[in-house]
Amino acid sequence: MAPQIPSEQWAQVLEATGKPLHYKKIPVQQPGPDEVLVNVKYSGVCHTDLHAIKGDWPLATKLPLVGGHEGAGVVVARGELVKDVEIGDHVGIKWINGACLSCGYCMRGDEQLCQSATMSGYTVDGSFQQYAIAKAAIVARIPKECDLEAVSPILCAGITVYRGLKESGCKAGDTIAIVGAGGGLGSLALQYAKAMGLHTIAIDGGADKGEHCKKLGATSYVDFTKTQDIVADVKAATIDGQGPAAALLVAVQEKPFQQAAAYVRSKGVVVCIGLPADAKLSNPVFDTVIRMVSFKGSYVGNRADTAEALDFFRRGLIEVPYKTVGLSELQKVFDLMEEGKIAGRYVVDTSK
Ligand code: 8ID
Ligand code: ZN
Repeated sequence: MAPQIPSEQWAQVLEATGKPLHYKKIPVQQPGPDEVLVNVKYSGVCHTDLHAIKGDWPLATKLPLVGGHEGAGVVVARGELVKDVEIGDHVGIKWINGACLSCGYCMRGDEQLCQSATMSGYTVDGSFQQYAIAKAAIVARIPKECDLEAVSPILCAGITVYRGLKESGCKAGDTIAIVGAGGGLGSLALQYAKAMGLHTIAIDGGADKGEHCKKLGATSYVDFTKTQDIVADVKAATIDGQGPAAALLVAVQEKPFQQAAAYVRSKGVVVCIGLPADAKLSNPVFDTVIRMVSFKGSYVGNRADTAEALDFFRRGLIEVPYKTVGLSELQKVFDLMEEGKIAGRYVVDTSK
């Protein structure tokens, strides 16, 4: 029997950049020929959603906008061209909502770099609503045994840090600094890193975040609000005192991006993932050259990264530390996020 699809649904709508969200009823849209309509059950709340609301980045959002890009739910309708996603399948609305799949980037599995890629909760409406649309070829396939609430943060935070760890080039036995380790991306990075056989130096602020990181398997913790010399403390946390093989930057401040090159070991890799507003990177050319330091940007992940990141979760290797509130309470989550008070992730339940 075909699922009942209402004509209206609850959503959190941003009418203008920098203004408060409106929790209200809006129409349910119909999927296009190559799209699916997903009854979103839960959605993680990513710091990117807060950047979108504040207009932090040099890229405009659509307006009005329904944000959200960690939506886990059930397919309730599909366009006539969709053959490989069934009604009732569990899928994820992730950051990349659609891509052409035929350009030079898509052909090489870099659909994040496709010039016509669309972004959920940014250039198209996302998962802070009960019914969301995405291209069938791009939605994440969520195995049926995965709990939709717990798995939702994997759809951006998990995929992104998993790919970022691969970009770091670290191998089993290496140490990596996770900067912003207590937040949404950082909490998952600690666990993917551990599952890949890496030692982690968690860097964040405050004793509570320290406890949180240790519980998630961090090898050591450096409190950036307390340390007198972050470079010395990070280096001291490595086996030979030479510093970690890489730093994965998921913080939302410029300063740690400026610091990381100084504590990675020679031949170290600085992987930039966090996107603080107006931040710049700089490092002395001399030091970069004679210590052979690399800088990299890492942007979400492709479909293979998505399937792999979900499979780590399915196999029980990743514990997602989350708290759930109703979709109607989304503004409160952003207030806590702005104050840096969230350890792990908040998830919204779209039925409340
Ligand atoms: O594909 C991408 N590159 C991608 C994907 C998803 C998210 C990038 N992001 C970006 C987001 O847009 C955001 O800029 O990654 C950043 C982190 O997202 P998040 O994990 O969702 O944010 P959070 O939960 O607020 O965590 C940030 C953590 O950083 C810590 C905070 O205490 C918090 O725990 N932090 C800050 I702010 N300054 C720090 C510092 N100087 C710091 N930790 C260490 N040192
Ligand atoms: Zn995100």
